[in-house]
Amino acid sequence: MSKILIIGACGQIGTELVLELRKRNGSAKVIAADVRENCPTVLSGGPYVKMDILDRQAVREYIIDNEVDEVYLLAALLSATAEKNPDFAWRLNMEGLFTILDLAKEKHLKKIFWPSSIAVFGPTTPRHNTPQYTIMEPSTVYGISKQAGERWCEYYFNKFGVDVRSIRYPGLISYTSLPGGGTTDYAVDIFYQAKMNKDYTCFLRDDSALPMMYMADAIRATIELMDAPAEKVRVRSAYNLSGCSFTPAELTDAIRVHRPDFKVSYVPDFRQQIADSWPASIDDSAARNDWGWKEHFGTAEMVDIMLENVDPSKLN
Ligand code: NAD
Ligand code: AKB
Repeated sequence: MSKILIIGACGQIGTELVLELRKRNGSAKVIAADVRENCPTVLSGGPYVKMDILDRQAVREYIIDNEVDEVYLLAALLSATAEKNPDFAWRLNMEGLFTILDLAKEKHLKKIFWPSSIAVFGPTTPRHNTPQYTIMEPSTVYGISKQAGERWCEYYFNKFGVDVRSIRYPGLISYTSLPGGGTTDYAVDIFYQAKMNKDYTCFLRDDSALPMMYMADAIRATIELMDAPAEKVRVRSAYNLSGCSFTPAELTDAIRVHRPDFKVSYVPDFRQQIADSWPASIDDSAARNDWGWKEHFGTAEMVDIMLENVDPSKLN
């Protein structure tokens, strides 16, 4: 039986990716793994294993002994958290990737998904409609780790034929699981405050445009890329992917359509500098042309769904 392992399964992306992969492949085939001791209730319908991606030997043994074919490696520190602990962020974001790439090089794995980010771009990158191939001088440890990871993915594909696939996700917006320490987290936090009829203090300036995407689109893109025939996956670093793009002020206006009294104030912190170094919007024509990507959710649809579904009791 072919088995899929998701490492970092309890996070914002992992939770929804596990649920969708289980729906498509059956629960028994999709193993959720995370360094967290306990499996969140939402993932209790299938196998869960406590796994530290930094324990190379244990990860190797698990994957080989259990005849896992496919790995989605999601464990990482995100941009804001990584800036507070750069040494550990570099270690976590890079070492795990080598463990998985090496297993595929040795033919223990058939296919790998490893996510990159818009953080691979930097202050010298063209900010609007950022091309697939352009100047990339990231200024955060997170961005540097993602850029290096992309280079290594492409290298393992070219040298060893490793079937590794990747997307430069924009900021992802979802309600099933809370975000894990990124610069784009404001675009999730804001909905919890709006739903509780509270004012929100945004940690970015009102005019900071960033590329964003509703989670259902991101999960569908990930699975479509993984399902694409190998010859269609022409980019083996990571694909640009676009959903929508907005500023905190524009998001506030979209929320006010439903909650006219909602108030937001702006108190930028260290994350503003990170946001200023990232694109405002993304050209994803390579993904559209190569494997037929198309987003389904714009800002207005995403706002409707988020206001309907966020559950403030999760904040406790
Ligand atoms: P997250 O922080 O919500 O989840 C990461 C998960 O990894 C957590 O459940 C954590 O417990 C787990 N983890 C941490 N250290 C681990 C270890 N040593 N071993 C095993 N598990 C460990 O992150 P996310 O938002 O779900 O992001 C997943 C991946 O997608 C990351 O690589 C991130 O860089 C990338 N990404 C996310 C976004 C986004 O907006 N969420 C955007 C771009 C890229
Ligand atoms: C972050 O803000 O760090 C992430 C990302 C865009 O990679 N959401």
